[in-house]
Amino acid sequence: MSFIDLRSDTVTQPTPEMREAMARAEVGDDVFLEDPTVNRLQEMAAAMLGKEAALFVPSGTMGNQICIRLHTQPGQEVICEERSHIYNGEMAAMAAISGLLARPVSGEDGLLDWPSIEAVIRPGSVYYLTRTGLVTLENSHNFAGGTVMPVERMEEICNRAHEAGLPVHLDGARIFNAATTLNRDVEELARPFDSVMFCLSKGLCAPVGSLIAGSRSFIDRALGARKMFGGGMRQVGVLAAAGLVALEKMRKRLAEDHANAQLLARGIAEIPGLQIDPEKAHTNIIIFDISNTGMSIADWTEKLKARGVLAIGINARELRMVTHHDVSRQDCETALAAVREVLALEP
Ligand code: TLP
Repeated sequence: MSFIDLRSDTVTQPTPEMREAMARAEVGDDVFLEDPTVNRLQEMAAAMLGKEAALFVPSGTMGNQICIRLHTQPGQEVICEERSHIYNGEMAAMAAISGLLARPVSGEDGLLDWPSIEAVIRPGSVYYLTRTGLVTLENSHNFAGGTVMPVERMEEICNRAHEAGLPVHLDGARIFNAATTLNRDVEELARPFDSVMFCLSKGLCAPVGSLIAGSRSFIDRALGARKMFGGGMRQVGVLAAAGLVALEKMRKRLAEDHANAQLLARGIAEIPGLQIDPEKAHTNIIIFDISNTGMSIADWTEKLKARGVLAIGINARELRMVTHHDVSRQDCETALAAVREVLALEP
């Protein structure tokens, strides 16, 4: 049985063009900085984001954690949104690896604003309070349903944080989705941040890899941190080659995924018992509440699976579906029919 896989955009298969580029890739030992394909990818990523330099890393998690490590000292706090991936999805890495405390702050639809951040900043001048070391934002915001923060809000937060002496990191795993929705250049989204992480392996369809970008001196330090975290790779141009295709070709089609997510969100909003506000489904992720249906998340995922549709629960009440290159509009219509069927079958 073949499935309509809406669990994540991470499930995307590399495109035929990527496979061909991977087979032909010129490679070298990247720990010696001698892989020409990796070097090309890093230069392209830095230029796209308007940063001095970029570094290829194996995963988004490692990219975020390298940046967090470099911006902070052990014993400090990191301000992050309550539903952020850095806080919920990275195995408490900032505590386990870097000796940091997360300071989660709730934002409406996952989107923080300056007053809520300012309220929890602890200045270094008060010796008996834990110091704030870093502010992090996430755009688009995964577990809030792919919501997007406008450029002006990010600029305000970064400017004010900088005035307070704090660096700001962006978890931009899906920054190209956010840029598509905002209809702004990705460089404008990245500009105010000290460091940015983005993923090639989600909606852009590359099999593996993320990049971090920042100043030349930051990326020089990141090279050492990446090695320390076990992320120094060798003839990894075979992966970077797919990344180059992802950056050149795949970001231009993300609007299609967003339209398909809207189709799902609008269809689900009309089904009694399910809660979603389609206006808040800004990108390719939809999250809806099933708690009034009398079925658990496990019931839902099993029943959908039996009808050929894969989705995941992100907590005890909410189910997530993510559209991507490998699901068509017709697949989304079929998934919607499966959701209706699951409910109609209940007594
Ligand atoms: N997100 C994955 C899962 O971990 C939940 C997904 O399916 O959405 N930042 C954000 C905003 C992410 O959504 C993810 C992955 C990461 C970081 C981590 O990237 P990887 O999986 O490459 O370590």
